[in-house]
Amino acid sequence: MPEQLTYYGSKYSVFSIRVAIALHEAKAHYTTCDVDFENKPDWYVKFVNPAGKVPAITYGGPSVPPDQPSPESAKIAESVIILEFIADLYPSSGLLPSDPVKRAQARFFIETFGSKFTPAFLGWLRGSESGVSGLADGIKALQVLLPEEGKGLYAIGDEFTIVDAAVAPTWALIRLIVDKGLGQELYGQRLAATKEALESPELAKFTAYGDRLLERPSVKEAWYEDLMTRFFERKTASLLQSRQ
Ligand SMILES: N[C@@H](CCC(=O)N[C@@H](CS)C(=O)NCC(=O)O)C(=O)O
Repeated sequence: MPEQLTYYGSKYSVFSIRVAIALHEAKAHYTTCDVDFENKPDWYVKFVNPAGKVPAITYGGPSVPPDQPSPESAKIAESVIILEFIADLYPSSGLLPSDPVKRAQARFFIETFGSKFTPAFLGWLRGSESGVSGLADGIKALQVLLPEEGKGLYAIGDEFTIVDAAVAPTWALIRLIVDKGLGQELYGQRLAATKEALESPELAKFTAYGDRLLERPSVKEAWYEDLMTRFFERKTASLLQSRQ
């Protein structure tokens, strides 16, 4: 019998969706508990993640209702740590390669995603002036890490790894915003400029990789496009209102 595993996350959180993808890939048995991260329940902060963020998991201990976590279970937070944990629990999933060089490359890719791409993405998402060129630079920082043409479909080779699980939700969100033209009132011309940048030969390698991720069944399972669309529209409307 595998140990109990409860996943606390949200369909509106790109960090949570990373974990949902990895759990699908690992074919893990687990219980899902949706957490409203904008209005967190007290028990979540008290007994699961004192930082109050999603995702988190509990692992081990008795099977209990998710809102009554056992003191005996391990509580693990931070999406990247959880991704590594799932890869360790399910080594045959291939979520982390066994080769030490490839493992180091996977970790370096995720580190670059956090240190270079994420700040650029957030600047773009908030509609900053330099957002489009910043996002393009962030994408280029990752693109150079992709395998040479013909040497792998995914970030580290032909196997889908935790790197791909980490990248896919944010790429899906960028695609959603740009392709559906969401937040036009907030972004104006910057949406068309982003579309143009993504279609340029300069970013073609990353775009092809990102779009390949969106075809992966685990990514399709974990990505709720309609829910995310409505969430994003609500967010941009309140952002616009606060700027008036
Ligand atoms: N570094 C964290 C970030 C998690 C995060 O910021 N989650 C957001 C949702 S996308 C959240 O829970 N926000 C609620 C809060 O900060 O109170 C991770 O990778 O897990």
